[in-house]
Amino acid sequence: MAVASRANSDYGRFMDEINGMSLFPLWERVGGLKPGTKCVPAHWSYDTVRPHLMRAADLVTKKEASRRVLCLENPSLRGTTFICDSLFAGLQIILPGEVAPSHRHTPSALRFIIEGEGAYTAVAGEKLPMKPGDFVVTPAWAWHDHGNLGTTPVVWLDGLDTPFARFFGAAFYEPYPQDTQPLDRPEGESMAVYGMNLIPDEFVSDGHSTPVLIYPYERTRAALDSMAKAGKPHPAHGFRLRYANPANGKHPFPTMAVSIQRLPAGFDGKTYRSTGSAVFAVHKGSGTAQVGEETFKIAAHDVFVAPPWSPYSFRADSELELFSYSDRAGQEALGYWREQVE
Ligand code: 1HN
Repeated sequence: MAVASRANSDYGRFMDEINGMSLFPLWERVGGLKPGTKCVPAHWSYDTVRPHLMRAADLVTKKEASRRVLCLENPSLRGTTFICDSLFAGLQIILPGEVAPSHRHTPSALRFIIEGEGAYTAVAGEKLPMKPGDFVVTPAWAWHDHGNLGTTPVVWLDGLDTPFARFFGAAFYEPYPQDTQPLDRPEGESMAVYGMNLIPDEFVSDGHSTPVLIYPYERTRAALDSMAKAGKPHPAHGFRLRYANPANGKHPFPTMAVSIQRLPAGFDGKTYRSTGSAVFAVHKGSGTAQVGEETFKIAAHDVFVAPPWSPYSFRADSELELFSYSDRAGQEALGYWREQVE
């Protein structure tokens, strides 16, 4: 029998005394070390969320909101703004003519463009026009502002590693003195200079974030097309590509790994799990995601989250493309990463 607190015993008096001294006996701990967190599988249908984004755009000015974002909060993490223990996810809407003022923060951020054209993000002095399916990088502590020069609302998914910065007590934020930062690098530079399998000889990576600030969908699609032509889909992941930091072949962020996968129509994938928490955004197509005990019918622009060590699998009704980001980069750096295919 485990040692239990016994009233009027030496052990009971010992427990009472140490309790008042900020001491706790490890042998009394319940649970111990096991994979997983209280994060639960969750799914947000775009059809359901979109009208509320539009309402937010009506009700709240950009001036009031600075970033007009609806946070996708895990049902088990209400009040945190987080979609899982290690990641933030939110849907941001920006209307024609609006500017989201420049600022910077220690958390790294990514954007995955959901709908609308004509918006840009300016990152570290470079203006990055964005189209649906593009993945845009905002490295830690880089100045960034957004604008919509088009004629329709633009919506994107914001993915951040804010929980990491919070965990370490290193969450800094600074507004830029003006609404927009000076654009002192030519448009398209990061792609033209770093995204062509050539790196300037004198370039020294900071070892953290990719120098390529945008991964346009046009190129992603071409790469997926080539991959799908060349071989067989992975039994769980289909045709899956990882967005790479060309400076080291690793991940675009120190914390987050980012991927895109294509599941051909009729694909019925094996079950997979990893220690990573992963956020998925459906770029196109429809099907089913089985995540833990939950079965989600998924369609274009939906977002869902797979908790750590929770088994998941996909079925594609039509050709399905899933963008995703996870805390894999951080876990690999720390030696925690594990994965299993069924
Ligand atoms: C942020 O700076 C943006 O710049 C979006 O668009 C979402 C969520 C948490 C903290 C900072 C943005 C954010 C954010």
